[in-house]
Amino acid sequence: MSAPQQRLELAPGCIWWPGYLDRAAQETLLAEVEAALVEAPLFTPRMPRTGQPFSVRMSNFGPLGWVSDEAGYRYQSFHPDTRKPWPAMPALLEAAWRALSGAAAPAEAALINWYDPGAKMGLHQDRDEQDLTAPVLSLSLGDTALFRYGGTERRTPTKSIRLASGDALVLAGPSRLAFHGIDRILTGTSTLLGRPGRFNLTLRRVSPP
Ligand code: MD6
Ligand code: FE
Repeated sequence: MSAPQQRLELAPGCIWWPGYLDRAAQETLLAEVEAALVEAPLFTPRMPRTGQPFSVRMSNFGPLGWVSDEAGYRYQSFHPDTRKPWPAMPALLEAAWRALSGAAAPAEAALINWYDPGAKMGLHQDRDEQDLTAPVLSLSLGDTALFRYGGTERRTPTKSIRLASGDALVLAGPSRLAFHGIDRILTGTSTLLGRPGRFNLTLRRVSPP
């Protein structure tokens, strides 16, 4: 299912597996994402208070999903527009979580981020989970993204890597609350989707163990 693995520790607890998913696994996961988006279409999250729309559109797999609007960032069990439960977590994501997260409990949420060319994600911390001891695991599909990561304070100097289709990245331990973001998408770098753009899936444990 996956190619031979090289594991790169970019900083303590920030671990990158370039090409973790081979092409066949990427195609399987992409088909699951496309199917989920029929049931649970991409929605446009909005900033708390200001209501300013994100350039990234989102959906989720699993018992919980991350959403954001004027009322704030939160996890909830249903899609903000359809009000239906999120699609079930695919087996491939459960397997990646078991293999890479080191967490005892299963992931409860897989946030699907969609980047059109031109979309980006500002420097942020993932801190809306009640359980901040479990890592966050990300998997990417489609065009390569310029991923920036720093330390646990916004002013800490940052470094950048190119996250390509099939890459896995974990923020754990000392890097669990590291600031990170996506500066831009490099279009034309992947043939997986057959169109420009990128999916990123982030798997999280939300509830305390
Ligand atoms: C992205 N990733 O790759 C955005 N969060 O599109 C994230 O925000 C992220 O890659 C937590 C852990 C790993 C990540
Ligand atoms: Fe994040």
